[in-house]
Parts: sequence; structure tokens; C-alpha cells
Amino acid sequence: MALISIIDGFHPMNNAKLLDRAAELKPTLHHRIVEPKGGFQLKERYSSEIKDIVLHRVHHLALGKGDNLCLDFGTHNVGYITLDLSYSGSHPDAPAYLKLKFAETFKELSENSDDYGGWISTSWIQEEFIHVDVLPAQITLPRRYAFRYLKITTMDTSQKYKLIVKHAEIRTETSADWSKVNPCPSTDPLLQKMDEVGLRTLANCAQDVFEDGPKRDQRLWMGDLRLQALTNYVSFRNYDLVKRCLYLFAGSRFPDGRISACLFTKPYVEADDTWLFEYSLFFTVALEEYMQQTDDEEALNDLYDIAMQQVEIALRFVTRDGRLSKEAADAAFFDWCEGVDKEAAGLASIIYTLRYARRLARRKNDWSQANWLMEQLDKLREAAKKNYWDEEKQCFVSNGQVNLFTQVWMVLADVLPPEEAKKLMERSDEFAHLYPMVTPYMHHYYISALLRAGLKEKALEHMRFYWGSMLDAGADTFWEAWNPEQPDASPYGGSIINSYCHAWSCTPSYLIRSWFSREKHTDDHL
Ligand code: RAM
Repeated sequence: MALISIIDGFHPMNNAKLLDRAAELKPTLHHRIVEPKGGFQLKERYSSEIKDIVLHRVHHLALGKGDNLCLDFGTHNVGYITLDLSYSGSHPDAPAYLKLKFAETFKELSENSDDYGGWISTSWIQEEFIHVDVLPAQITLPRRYAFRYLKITTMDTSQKYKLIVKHAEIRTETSADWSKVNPCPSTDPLLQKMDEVGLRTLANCAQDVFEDGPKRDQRLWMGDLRLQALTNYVSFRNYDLVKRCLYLFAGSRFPDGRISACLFTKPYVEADDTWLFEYSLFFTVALEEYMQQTDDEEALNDLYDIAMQQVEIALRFVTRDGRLSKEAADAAFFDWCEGVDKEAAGLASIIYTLRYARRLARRKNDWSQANWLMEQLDKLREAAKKNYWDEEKQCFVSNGQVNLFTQVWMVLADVLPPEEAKKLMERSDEFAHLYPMVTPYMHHYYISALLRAGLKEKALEHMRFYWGSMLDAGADTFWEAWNPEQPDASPYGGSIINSYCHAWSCTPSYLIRSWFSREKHTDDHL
């Protein structure tokens, strides 16, 4: 399922006041110098077999034509690379021609970009060919990379000299301030590890805005932002960065007021011409959650109308008999799983958002709006039950299709009374097989639904299993897509393009810090 939206002549509606405020909230970036922790060579250029070498010898390793050297920086980093290059042998009589390949995971080192034939641009693959005319040289590449490993392949030197990599370092970059983070409240080693990796994921995505992934797409997506914000509130607590992102979304929208699915910030702020149904609604949800944290009156005053507008626009896609229109269902995302019918889940995402919208209206003392939202909520819950609940199957059915996505979102929308929601979610495994979840984004909402249904043990078990299997597979930061049963699967036609530090995957830290280490919960961001 390719997600490519091109709207001819699209011009977003920009609001200078909101964008100026967003600009004032630009974060400070923090830097650190990181050096390699080890090095090795791949037996062949694209093999996954390695020849070990001792680190101090890396600096003396003479690389001739076709040789490679892989530097391991110990964990996932985001930043700028500097290399000190020298030579052995005679004075270089020809440029050194190098291929640099930056890899977030070990597996990427042995993947060949020529083999990728999917629908995403290959320009995201982090590799460069460079010529170094004069040696010795210190080179700093202008581009920011996300990586743990750097493979340097000498495409050519000459018969008279060999290349030596004397030193390498990364100047890392993030707007996350680690000094703000409290220690992990759990004493369980697995949860501690998961928390650490979740926070690293969030920190490496927290740049000038909350990016979805520092490798790809390096931009602000609404669905990712909502989950990043939740995790940020219990860790780095950079409230201004959340505020900045909300103002950016509000400041550049579709001409009819819809919040875009994602936006560009360079060279200027511009909403992308992509609309995802539940992503627009998550603007309202994220604003309400931000308000719970900050009581920020300025943000409420500036963004309230836009938050309400998202709900009002979404309601226009509900048919008279209380179903979601095909246009809206087709624009819903939920996961990269192919073939999922999203009509019922899409309707549930409106019901879910109405709960947050109503809280916002009450906070704003907008009582007539709050009452109107309550009426919509009651009406849609009833319609959802009538149109999608199957008495015989005892689950929700969307256009004849039973899938887990529908059950999860109906539970999150409180369409069933608590006891029935619990019974439904106890059977969740029954619904998961035909249309398996492939993104941590959906796995997060699955866990949320289990928690909302009161199944805390099952929720914890699932988090341990799913994110734990990513750890077992070597994750230093959590990944964009992952199906433990098909480790090589990619929604993009090749795992080389996958992002292995992905915003929407950071939520174990949120779950551990808010749900799995405390007895009582005062809020419900589910
Ligand atoms: C991808 C990114 C992003 C996500 C969208 C729907 O391009 O992974 O995180 O929000 O899809």
C-alpha cells in the first residue's frame, strides 16, 4: 500500500502569527562527541560475515582497492561525521575514491541499495561516494546521518598507496536534555532496557521538531507527534517543543482548515498535501494532552478553534445512518498492514477524539460546544454499536471483515461497557491473524486498548513480547516497522529503506513510566 498523495496546485493556508510563535519556540540543540567503540571488516563487500580486527589496529589498517572498514560507534547516534584520513606507501598519485555507508543496524551494512525496488525514494539510503584529492585530510560531511555503523569502502586508491583512517568522530545533535530525565521507576531489567532504548529513540528523533525518524523522513508527522509528546511528558519534558510542533501544524494547513498529515519546515514551513483521517484528529487529542500538562492559556486560546474544526470536519464524513464515508475510510492510516477495512475503526477514531474535544471545550468554558460534543458522542456510540457490532460473532465487523484494528479502536472509543470491552479484548488473539499489525504505532494502540479494558497483565505481556523481540533482534533504538514472524518485512518494498529509530516506537518508555510501574493512574491518555 503506497502512500503517495499529490494534489495539483496545492497551496497550504498559512497563518503568519502562529508560524511566528512556532519560530520563537525553536529549541536549543545539544551536542556531544562520540568516537568508535570498535571496528571490523566484512569478508565481502555485501556479506554479513565479519573479520574481527582489534580497535587500535583500525588506525593502522591500510585499505587498498575494494577493502572495507566498518566502524562501530557503540549505539545509535544522530549527527555529523568527521574523518581524519591519511595514507601508507608512496605519495598519493591519485584521489582516494570512497564509498561511505551509514547504517542504523548491522543488517543494513550488508544490504545493497541497487537491489531496492520499492516505492520510496532511494535517496533516503544513507550512502555517499566521495573523492579525496589530497591526503592527509580531515573531512566533515555536510549532511546529518542517523547511524551506529559506518562502512568505509575504498573503491580505489592507486598501486602506489593505501588509505588509513586515523580517526573518526560524530558530533551528535538532539534537542533532548538528558539531565531532565528521572531514573526508570521499574526494577525489572527488561523494562529498564526497554525504557533506555525508548528514550534514546525519542531523543534521537527530537531535533528542531519532533521528527518521525532521523534517517527517514526527518519530518513532523501528526500521528508520531502525539506519541512522542506523551513519552516526552514523562521524560525530557520539553513542553515548548510540543507546543512548537502544534503551532506548526496549526500554522500551515489544508486550504479548508484540515490539519495535514505531516509538514516540512525547510526551507520554509509548508504543510504536505497528504491528509490522513485520524492524524488530523490527533491534533485535537494532542492539544488536550498538552493542556493537561501545562495549563497553557495562550496555546488554548490560539489553537482551540482549530482543534474543534478538526472534529467538525471529521463529522462531515459520517453518513446519515452513522457510518464513515468511503473517502474518509480510505484516508485513515492505522497501520501498514495491507487490505484492512478501516471504516469502523475510522468512525471509532472520531468517537475517541470527541472525548478529548469535550474536555477541551470544558476547559475553555465553552459549554454549548461541550454539550454539542456530548450529543455527538452519544449518537455516534449508538450508531457504531448498531452498524458494526455482530451479535453472533460477538465482535465488531467492518464491511464484512473482522480485524483487530476495529476492535482496538472501538474499545478505545468506549463503545462497549467496561465488562464487555474486557471480554472482547480477552479474545484479541482470535482477531489478529488475518491482518497482523506491523507497526509499533498500532501495537501501542493495541496495548492502550488492553489497558482501557482493564487487562494490565496482558498489556504488559504484549509490550514485553513485541518490543522485547526488537531488543532480541539487536535494537539500539526502536524501529518503524517490525513483525517478529517476518523479520525482513518492510511496508516499503525492501527493509534497506526502513527507519530503525522511529518516533512512534518510543512508547514503552511512556507505558513503563505511566502504567507499568505505578498502581494508580490519574489520567488516561489511551
Ligand atoms: C511514514 C512514516 C511516518 C508515518 C507515516 C504514516 O512515512 O513512517 O512515521 O507517520 O508513514
